[in-house]
Amino acid sequence: TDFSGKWKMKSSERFEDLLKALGVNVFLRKIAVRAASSPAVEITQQDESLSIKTSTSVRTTHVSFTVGQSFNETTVDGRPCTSFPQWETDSKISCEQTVPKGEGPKTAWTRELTNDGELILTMTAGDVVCTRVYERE
Ligand code: RET
Ligand code: NA
Repeated sequence: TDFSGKWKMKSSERFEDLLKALGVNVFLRKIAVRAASSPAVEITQQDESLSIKTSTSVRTTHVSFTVGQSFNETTVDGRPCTSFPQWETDSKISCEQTVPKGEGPKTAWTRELTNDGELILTMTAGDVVCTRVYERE
């Protein structure tokens, strides 16, 4: 599996619900939803190591990790967390996040490469699952 490439988003479901579950107020949610509607995602992968840059007009994140090794990142609402990515299948990475004081709903993400060459990102907060589908640029 190679996630490498530049990706554009095709569809997004429940992103605003996700932010709401994380306690982001309505004013900031609206700004975030608008910005997150056209992210630019660039991934480079070497074997088990991935680097993922997600850019929007108001927030850009850059994470680098090796599957099977914990790393530090931030939750989608910007709180520092420790993440543990693992192969769920040979084409899907599943990542649990832990925030220092354990506050707020449980968060996680998955990234899967489908047979059609699409990238499916899910982000979870408690029982809310946001699904975002990407295609190569
Ligand atoms: C926060 C809260 C503070 C104000 C703003 C936010 C913006 C978040 C954004 C997130 C985008 C995420 C993406 C994820 C994966 O594809 C941190 C929620 C403005 C824009 C694109
Ligand atoms: Na996204």
